[in-house]
Amino acid sequence: MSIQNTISSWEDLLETARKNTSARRVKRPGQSPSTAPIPIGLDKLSPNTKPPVLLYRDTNSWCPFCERVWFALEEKEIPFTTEFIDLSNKPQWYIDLVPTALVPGATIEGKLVYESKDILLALEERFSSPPLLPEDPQENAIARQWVEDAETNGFREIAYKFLRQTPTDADELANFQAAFEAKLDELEQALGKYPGPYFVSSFSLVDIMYSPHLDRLAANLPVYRDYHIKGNPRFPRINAWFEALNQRPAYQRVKSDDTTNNLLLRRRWGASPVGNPLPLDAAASQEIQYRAEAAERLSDNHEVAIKDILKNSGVQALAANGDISAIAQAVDFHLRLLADYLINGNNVPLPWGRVGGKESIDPTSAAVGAITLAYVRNRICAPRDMSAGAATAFRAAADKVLASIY
Ligand SMILES: N[C@@H](CCC(=O)N[C@@H](CS)C(=O)NCC(=O)O)C(=O)O
Repeated sequence: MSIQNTISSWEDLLETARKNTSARRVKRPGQSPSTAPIPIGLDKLSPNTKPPVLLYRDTNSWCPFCERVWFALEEKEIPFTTEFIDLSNKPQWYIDLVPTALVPGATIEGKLVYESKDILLALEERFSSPPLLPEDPQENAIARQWVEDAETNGFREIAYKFLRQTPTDADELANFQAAFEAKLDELEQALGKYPGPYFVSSFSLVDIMYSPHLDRLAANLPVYRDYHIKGNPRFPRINAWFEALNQRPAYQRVKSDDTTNNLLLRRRWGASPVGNPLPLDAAASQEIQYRAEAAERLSDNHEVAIKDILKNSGVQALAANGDISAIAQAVDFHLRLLADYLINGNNVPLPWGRVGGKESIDPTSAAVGAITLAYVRNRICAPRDMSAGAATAFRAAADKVLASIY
């Protein structure tokens, strides 16, 4: 194997990249996670001064309660350090330190606080500028009440019931949905009380209480329940609220993305998507005749395609003891998946990150799938193999199926 050494060195690449981004992370050699973001507030700290806050949060940045606290720290630009807690193997010192043993926890100037809501209120108390509760006393009281309500009004329980609980039948699912929609109606109404896109007249702890949960729900529900919050005309204010949050730099630093959130639900909770978690985009979905043409070509010529893949893609290197038959089967499976996806589009449940999930697939089969799809995506040639429109649809579908594999 010879790979020409014509690409720049890592040092040169790093230097050039850094000219074009101010994003930096610290390295944590030998630890998990291996890198961590640098809090914006640390810039404000004079040298050799200890940050006043220590945040304990989960190693994987999955915890929505930790996100609340992290969000507030970044909004207020408070200098803080982070200690990561591995929830799958919680250290005894953390269990001894925090009565609930849950994350987040924090020490604020040496004083331990736990429960995300209580940490938010304690931060507000100690670091009042910029305020995340309104100055007007009446509005302040309402905001504080809504912060409490966010913990006690059943929103989360009802939402996660709809998302995660397996219903006994369609009626029960419809009931779960109706209960959830009634909760969203309440939020929609609350968002209308004050001018502007937020719960009260400026961005506040109320927004922070809801954002990590609503974010995850907005990502997960379309995939796992075929239900949409974003773009749903029933919830114009919630949609405007999402837009407004998106403008906030602190939110951009702490938020996750839809794909991460959706993979997480599958891996962590073993949830099964109702349809395809990676829907073809609108343009590709409309091109039904091109997708059908691509599927027809692939199905009709699959024997040749499989032979070509086995011979030229490098996939045979994965054969244990030279036995190519299992590899051939996995190639065949992934090509059929691609053809099915081309024909049935968004109704085909893709493998979608089963590695590590409840229905773990064999990682070798996943590797074969990845090679197969990457190979055919680039191998296909228009108009030699199919029309240009079909080739475009073919590549779009191969990309989506490929993205669902791990
Ligand atoms: N009410 C708590 C909830 C915190 C919580 O549930 N944290 C989860 C992670 S998302 C946790 O620590 N789980 C670990 C465990 O249950 O042992 C808060 O608001 O801080």
